[in-house]
Amino acid sequence: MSFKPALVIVDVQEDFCPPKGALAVTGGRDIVPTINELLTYPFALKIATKDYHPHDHISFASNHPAPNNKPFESTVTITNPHNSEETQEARLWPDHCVQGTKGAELLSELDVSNVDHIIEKGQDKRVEMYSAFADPFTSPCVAESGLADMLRGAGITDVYVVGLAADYCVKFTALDAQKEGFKTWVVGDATKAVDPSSLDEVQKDYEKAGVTVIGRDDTQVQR
Ligand code: VGL
Ligand code: ZN
Repeated sequence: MSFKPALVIVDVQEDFCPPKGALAVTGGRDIVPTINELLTYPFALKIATKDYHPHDHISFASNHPAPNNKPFESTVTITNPHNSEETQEARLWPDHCVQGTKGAELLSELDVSNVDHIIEKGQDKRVEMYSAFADPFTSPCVAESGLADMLRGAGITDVYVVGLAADYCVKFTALDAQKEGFKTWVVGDATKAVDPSSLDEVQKDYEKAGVTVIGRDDTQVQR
């Protein structure tokens, strides 16, 4: 059995972290030392992703009329621009990770010198895209990042997912990685959640899909 692991670091960006992030996740910065350690391991491919939205992105509460535009609370119905039959309910957020702003930058303490590729996602203003692979529409999907082809092209067998946020972009990236045919592992202590009380549900989604949550010392990648 071959084993060729990749590390995918999801959205470790200023806007998802204290002290000033627009959508700060409690403890967001604290996972960086663990991720920097993992970055010294011999993963065959090390990829960092960035949530990278235009200012008029559909997920920003500020782009919707009151009263149904409360960040963290309100939802909108998003229609597939290529197929009006396909819709999705999506949560509204404060403006975050706007292209070219400080909030969109990767944390400066993240060792990007050990990262092979940076993938930007969420640039299409018409759709929400938590997954680093593609938006959630299927008939057809609207935006693809090229991540699946990059992993397949490198002969990757296993994908290890870390980063922010555990209950949004990490979750959907891990579920898509498994769906794309990679054995997928989430390093739980290298993630933090927007809503930690949702993690039991996330765990159930992982079990159903075949994604495995492990600790930082259990990657099976030789240090
Ligand atoms: C994310 C909410 C909105 C994430 C991105 O990276 O988990 N969450 N956009
Ligand atoms: Zn976003």
